[in-house]
Amino acid sequence: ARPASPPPSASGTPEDSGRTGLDAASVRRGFFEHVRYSRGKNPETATPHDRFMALSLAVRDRLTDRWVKTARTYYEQDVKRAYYLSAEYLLGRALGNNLLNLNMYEAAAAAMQEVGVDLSQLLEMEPDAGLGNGGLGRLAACFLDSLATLGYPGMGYGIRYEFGIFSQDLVEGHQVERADEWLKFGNPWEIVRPEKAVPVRFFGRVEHHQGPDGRPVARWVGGKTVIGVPYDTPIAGYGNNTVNTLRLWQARASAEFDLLLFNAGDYERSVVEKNDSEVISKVLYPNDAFQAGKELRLKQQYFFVACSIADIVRRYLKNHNDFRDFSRKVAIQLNDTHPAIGVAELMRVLVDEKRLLWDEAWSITQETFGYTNHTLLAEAMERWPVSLFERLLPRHLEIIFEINQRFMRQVQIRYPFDVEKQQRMSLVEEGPEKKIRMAHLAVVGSHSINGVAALHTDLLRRDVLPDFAQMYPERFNNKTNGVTPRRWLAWCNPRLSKLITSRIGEGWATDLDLLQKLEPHAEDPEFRKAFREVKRANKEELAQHVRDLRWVQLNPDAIFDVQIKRLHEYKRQLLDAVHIVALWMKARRDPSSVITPRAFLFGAKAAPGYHLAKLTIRLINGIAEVVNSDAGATGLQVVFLPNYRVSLAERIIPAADVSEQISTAGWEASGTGNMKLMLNGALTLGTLDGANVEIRDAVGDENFFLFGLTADEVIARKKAGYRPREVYESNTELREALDLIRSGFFSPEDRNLFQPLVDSLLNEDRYLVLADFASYAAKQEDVARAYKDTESWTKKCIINVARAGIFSSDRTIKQYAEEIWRVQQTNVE
Ligand code: HBZ
Repeated sequence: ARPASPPPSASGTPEDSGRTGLDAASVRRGFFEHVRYSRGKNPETATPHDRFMALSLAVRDRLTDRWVKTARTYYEQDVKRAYYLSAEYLLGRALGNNLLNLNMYEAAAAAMQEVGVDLSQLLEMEPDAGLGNGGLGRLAACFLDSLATLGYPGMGYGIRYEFGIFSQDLVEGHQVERADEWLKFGNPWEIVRPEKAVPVRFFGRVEHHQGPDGRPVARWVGGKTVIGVPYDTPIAGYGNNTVNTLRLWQARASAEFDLLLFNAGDYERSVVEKNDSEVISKVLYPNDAFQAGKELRLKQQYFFVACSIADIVRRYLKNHNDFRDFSRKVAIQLNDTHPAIGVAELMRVLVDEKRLLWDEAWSITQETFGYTNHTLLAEAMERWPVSLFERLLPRHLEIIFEINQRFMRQVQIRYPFDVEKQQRMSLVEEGPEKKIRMAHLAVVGSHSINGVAALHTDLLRRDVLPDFAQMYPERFNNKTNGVTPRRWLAWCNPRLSKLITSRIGEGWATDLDLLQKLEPHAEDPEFRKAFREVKRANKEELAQHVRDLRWVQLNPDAIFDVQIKRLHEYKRQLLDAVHIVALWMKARRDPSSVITPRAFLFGAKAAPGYHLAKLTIRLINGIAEVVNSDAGATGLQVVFLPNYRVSLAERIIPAADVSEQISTAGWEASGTGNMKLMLNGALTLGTLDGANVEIRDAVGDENFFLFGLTADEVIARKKAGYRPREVYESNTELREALDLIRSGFFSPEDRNLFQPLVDSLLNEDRYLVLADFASYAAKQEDVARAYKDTESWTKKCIINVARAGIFSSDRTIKQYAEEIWRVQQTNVE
């Protein structure tokens, strides 16, 4: 659709108050201005992408006054700020979310319609900002939304990766990765601030002198300097005037350094060195639960942390002359250990640069930092070789040794005869290669250490950091994760949102506990019917998308059974897949065994180096090919949706009936997809893991499909000597399914393809897939039967929605703000 010519009044001056106008006429004016003056086009020659940029810039204009006002308010009131340090932000698209939060979606839709542009088509132009791997990165994005919506002075710091999480293609059922060129056509949301660039040193050496005051001084000199250039993205609150900032750092070569080489006449080397610097912010590491230990990754971590701390200290010193009030004005939260080097960096700044005494600097540091742990997996725990630290960050290594020496002394005093405890607690792991344990650095440098769900925090205290929990019990606390109801209900599910509002009124989007008011409506047949119609329409819409994407026509009468998350052995996509094979074999033999038609939907990216995970994707696609060719007879369908990402989640979640949350108990720290699916009326089929435990507590056992071993039973089973082959021998359905997979039936081009998968299950089965199979299969039968009782199923769904209020990230953020950060809500006029 081509837009009509601009109205005669379309030109305006920069002072035009219309820039702040949220009505359709003002939006239209802003749109045409940007088509002409930002894109340099006539409306007739503007491409769809030009229109996307023009509308986004018009929306950004309407954020800007609030953005400037918010910054000024925080500065003038000298409020305490919460800084979120995260290597990842999985933001997804911004245009729709900003239209929603500014309450200008209707106006924008009307404005675009008037000029013959389809707004929904424009929204689809926007690439996802995929600067994260999975839950940890998406949590950071939900937190930013909640901070702004609640009016907290919060700011995010991270890395402006040129390439975010890879884009996933499927080629003959295999995952193929492509670079995510999200910035290729320009990013309308960010503003670069070169005047706030920060130099960051790497390598070099430390000189120790006697200072003029007689105290020893350490000077980190030499090495190389990289420049961090900040790019700011506005984060608009919903229904208020708060617009906070996400500041992402891009690495640039330092001109100073280049000049040195230029003068020495070594042009070629200077260009090569430029590359070395700028590669730091080039690409997001695509591992979500594995520490690869790459030098560049440590460089990324120190790079963004050093820039952020310099920026935080600079801002603090604008209205303070000394550091006495630092921790009364600054709270810094570490999103896992990725930014944990910040503890040593703040010490370095305070002691070496600002000349504070060690003890003074140490109490400021501890009072400032909080640390959030997101994993119990040993292979994800960050430990960096001392030799690498020594080369890359020599001063930080000295500081860490000093922290450790003082800390070890405390441990000795508390537990004088326990040498093993001292070894367990040390920041330095001994062995053939000495390593720095980043989690221990984060723990000793923080006043608060939290897990992300009740069970996770318990296990953290009991199994992962027991010595620390014993020594500092007051530092450990739980903050169960949450999700923003703006993106994950109001935005992604307009049909359900409208139905909810029609019954309980507005207000739930910022006070999600109000959803409780839906519960009585579960008894109203009219409401249940309306609820089903919403789900049905959402399923049809997803089916349309799947048809376009995968050429499979989903049956909207089928149960939409959804497993969407990163691919990992502990998340057990294999359990889902093996069960589908067993179901299909049964249906082949006896079509009357199928209780309810079922469509199994998967979305998952595998880390590029994770062989078994990639093989699992190939297996699911192999199963899909067989099962779908036969769907008429069995009622079963299987679809693997490629390139799972935030914007795809927004389409799948509103259409889901069953939410697969089937990790081995004790391994999923929380999960947040489980919350999004519940909020959109899917029933959970899950283990007692992560936040599933709290979801089940909220909805009651009747409204949750529980199966599998508990975390304690998992440990006990392994301790007793788990032999998966015995399970295989004794369960016919399971054995036949595994044999069929092993036989090459699902990989005719390479009959041995899936042997490693089956072998891993039969020989070790670290994540107890076989041990939980029978329980899972039985519960899946319950699901199929329960779905047939339409009215009762609908009631369960409504109760799930009604009780999802506690899983709002607003609740989570209030708890962080009140219990860890001590920051105040600040009204922006
Ligand atoms: O953090 C996830 C947990 O697996 C999930 O249970 C939890 O809900 C979520 C939010 O708390 N963890 C991750 O997503 N972790 C990563 O993405 C990751 C990224 C880089 C790493 C290690 C982990 O080096």
